[in-house]
Amino acid sequence: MEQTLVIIKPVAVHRGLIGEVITRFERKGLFIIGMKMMQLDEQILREHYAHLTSKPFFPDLLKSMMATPVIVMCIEGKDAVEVVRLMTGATNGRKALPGTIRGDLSMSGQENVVHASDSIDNAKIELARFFKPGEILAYKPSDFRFYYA
Ligand code: YYY
Ligand code: MG
Repeated sequence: MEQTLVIIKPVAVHRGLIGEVITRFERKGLFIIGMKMMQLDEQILREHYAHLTSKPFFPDLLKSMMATPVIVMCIEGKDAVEVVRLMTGATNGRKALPGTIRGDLSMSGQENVVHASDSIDNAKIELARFFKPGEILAYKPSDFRFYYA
C-alpha cells in the first residue's frame, strides 16, 4: 500500500468542486486517511514548488495557491501514487484527457484543480511537509478484500 498527497487547490474551493474531487477518489477505491483545510503561505509554497521558483509564472502560482484555504488529503491505496496521478491528468487542463480530474474540470494551465505527488519519494516528503505526526490515521474498510484482488 502507498500513500500520496493531494491538494484541492483554491480554484476548486472557489468553484464548489471539493466534493466532486473527493468523490472521485472514494469511488475509485482509494482511502482518505488524512484530511484538513489549511491556508498555505509563501514559505510552504516555496518548498513545495522548489522546482518552479525561477519560472516566470511563479508569482502568479503563489497568488493562486494562497487565494483561499486549500484541502490537503493523504490518500492510501495499492499503487496510490501512480493511480492518483493518472486520475489527475496532464498539467494543462486543455491537454488533460477527458475522464481525468483536470481533463473534466479545467481549461487552464495554472488553475488545474488539484495537486498530486509525482513519485513515491516525493509523496513521502510532501506528506511530511503538510501533515503533522498524528494527523494521518490508518484504518481498513471491513470489506477490504473486494478492492484490490
Ligand atoms: O505536477 P503538476 O501539477 O502536473 O505540474 P508541475 O510541473 O509540478 O507544476 C506545478 C504547478 O505549477 C501546476 O500544477 C500549475 C503550475 N504551472 C503553471 O502555472 N504554468 C506552467 N507552465 C507549469 C506549471
Ligand atoms: Mg508537480
